[in-house]
Amino acid sequence: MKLTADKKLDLSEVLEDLESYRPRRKGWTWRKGIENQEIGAFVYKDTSENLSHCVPLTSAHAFGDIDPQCDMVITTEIASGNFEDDLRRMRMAAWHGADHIMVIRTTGQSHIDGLIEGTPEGIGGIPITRKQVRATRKALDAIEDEVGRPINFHSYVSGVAGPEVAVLFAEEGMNGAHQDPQYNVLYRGVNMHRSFVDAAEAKTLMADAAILQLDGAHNANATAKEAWKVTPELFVQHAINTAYSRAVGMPAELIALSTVPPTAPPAPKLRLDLPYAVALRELFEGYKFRAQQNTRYIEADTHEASVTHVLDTLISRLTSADIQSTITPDEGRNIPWHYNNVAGVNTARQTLMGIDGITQLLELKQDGVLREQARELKERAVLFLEEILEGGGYYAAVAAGQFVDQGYYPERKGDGIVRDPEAGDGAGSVIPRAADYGAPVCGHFGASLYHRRDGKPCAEYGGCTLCDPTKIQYIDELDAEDNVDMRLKQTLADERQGLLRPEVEKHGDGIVCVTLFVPESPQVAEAAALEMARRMGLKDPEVISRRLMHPSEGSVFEIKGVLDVAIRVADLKLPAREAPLPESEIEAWVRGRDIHLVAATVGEDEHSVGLHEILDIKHGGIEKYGFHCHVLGTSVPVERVIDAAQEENARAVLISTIVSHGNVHAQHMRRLHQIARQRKLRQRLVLIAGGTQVTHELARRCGLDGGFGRGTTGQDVASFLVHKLRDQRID
Ligand code: Z97
Repeated sequence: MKLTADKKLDLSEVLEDLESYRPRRKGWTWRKGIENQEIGAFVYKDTSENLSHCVPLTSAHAFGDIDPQCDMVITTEIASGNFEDDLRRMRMAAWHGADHIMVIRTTGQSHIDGLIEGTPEGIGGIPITRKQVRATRKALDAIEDEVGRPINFHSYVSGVAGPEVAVLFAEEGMNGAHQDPQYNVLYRGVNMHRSFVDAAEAKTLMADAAILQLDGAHNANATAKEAWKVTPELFVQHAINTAYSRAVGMPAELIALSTVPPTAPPAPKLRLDLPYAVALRELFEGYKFRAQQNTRYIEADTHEASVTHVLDTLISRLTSADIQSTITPDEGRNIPWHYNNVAGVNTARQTLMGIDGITQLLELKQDGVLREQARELKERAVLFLEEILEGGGYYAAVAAGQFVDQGYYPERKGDGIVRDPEAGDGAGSVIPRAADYGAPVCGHFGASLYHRRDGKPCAEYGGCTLCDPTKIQYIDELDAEDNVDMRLKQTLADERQGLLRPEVEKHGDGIVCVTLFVPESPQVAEAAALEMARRMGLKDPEVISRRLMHPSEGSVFEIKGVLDVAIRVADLKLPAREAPLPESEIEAWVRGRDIHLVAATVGEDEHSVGLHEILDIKHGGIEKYGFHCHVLGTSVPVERVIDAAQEENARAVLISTIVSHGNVHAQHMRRLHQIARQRKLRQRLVLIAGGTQVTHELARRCGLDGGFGRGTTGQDVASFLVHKLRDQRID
């Protein structure tokens, strides 16, 4: 399967012959760091190999569209409910620099005691099944070939089917997974004995398949009301899972601690979060660190979430995290908007490039408050562990509500999560192994008759599914209605008819998001905003973000709703886009013809960068083809521009007009045309306007020959001039 930039991902190609698909590698891949890498005009300190295909950050246009890639792995979480929609998002995220794709599981999958098959639709995530995992890995193979960098695929080994899921992941080449028995106990109500027994099995399988493990400690600060107060406990949770993993045989390089800076605005973030991050790195030296963005306090304000994310990423860099996780910056509204996934990835990408080399400029202080606080946190954690040991161990501590208590240990609020060691999902299901227990399979934990033999435990049976994948039972769909083929019918029907609908979560869901400011008190304004959305034709409008500007002056609302509009692509009238003339042809025509041009920023407008980009030889502007440019400067009256055109016997006038309040840019354009006409120069002069709000159509409506907006190059303008001047036939 091969992807090309001009084609959508072909889902039928992904689904074809899945039963014989095999992953092409096992295990996790890190980026390869390159010191002092020259990219464009810069030398970078903390980057890795460039991508072969990417969407650079927007302002990279001004820097030759370079897209330096940081040396940390960047994660995005995908959770649309349908895996086929996830695949397109993964491709978009990869083009923006994500190389770790975490797929969230459907609600309740942890309570199912076995594997799910087929590709049913999920809620808040997708059912993880063999078909889904295979199809995703196959699509990711093609995506990683397209962007030129390996992509790590990741999901969760939790719940009562943890070991079964781990086998599936080992068989299907999953690269990373969360695995932490404490997560099952605290957040999924799974029985403690069962969770820890299952964890030994799951971790063995993961270690065998070189799957990177993330733990679940971060869930405590996502759950606690005052997240920074549970930091001592976080160390304890990391320690329990790490020690257990090592005891099972997992190597240190496959163990990643999952950490989230616990505070959000207006807390004094760095003062609290940095000592915690430093203490964590010191206590767990030799392990990997996955730093996640804080979403605990996010209230759907994407701007605020992004700033928090920037500060979190700064902490990641200062404390050498290995993976920077990004979540949709609007996780507070719990809606998986794919373009916000990309926004999260871009926040990390931009921040990490902005602070490139920061550790060569700044050093964390070795004394003073940072170290004192870090030490204090460690001491609190050690006391916490000692109390667990004194109280009878982990099970007793959970039963006593010692975990996720809001007190800053040793202070206790008495509001921790309490679980009964003998209760929960799968209680009473652990059966001791008999003395003659045997399982002829690899990646299996603990005593088994077959482990005593030489070579592989599965040898006598001709190989287990991990060694001989042909033995894997591939089950396609089980549900005649709830499956990808049925869902694709609608997608393919739309495609066949050439129909386009807006979408956010799933194919053609019609969902759009509008932003309105309503100048009233919050309650009235919100009711009005919803009514306005209805009158715009949005079905089921719902406020997803409200931001107060002033109690009586007004609020801003973001509303989502369904726009039931399908556009027939064939009916669209696309503005013709002509390729510019080749540079050699432009130059051959211009040089020797002594063509003079007058240029200026007009009106009360001091912007000149754009104009110089178009004109100046040093920016690759039109001077280089041999045009003689007379630049009058900024804030020049339109009359004065025409005066100069007369004085210089110019053949063209280029005005730049950036300010557009009150449509002043359009007024300048009209005036230029009128004055040229009054002075009988209109036939001779090619009139061109440029500016961020200028379009060719607008300029034409205002009487000019052409208009150029964002993204224009000198070559575009020069090509246009040559066409026009040739047509005038005044040589
Ligand atoms: C993250 N934003 O990146 P289920 N095991 C552990 C977990 O932390 C989680 C699961 C299993 C988050 C992802 C929260 N974490 C979401 C240690 C979930 C998922 O499929 O809901 O049973 O488990 O960590």
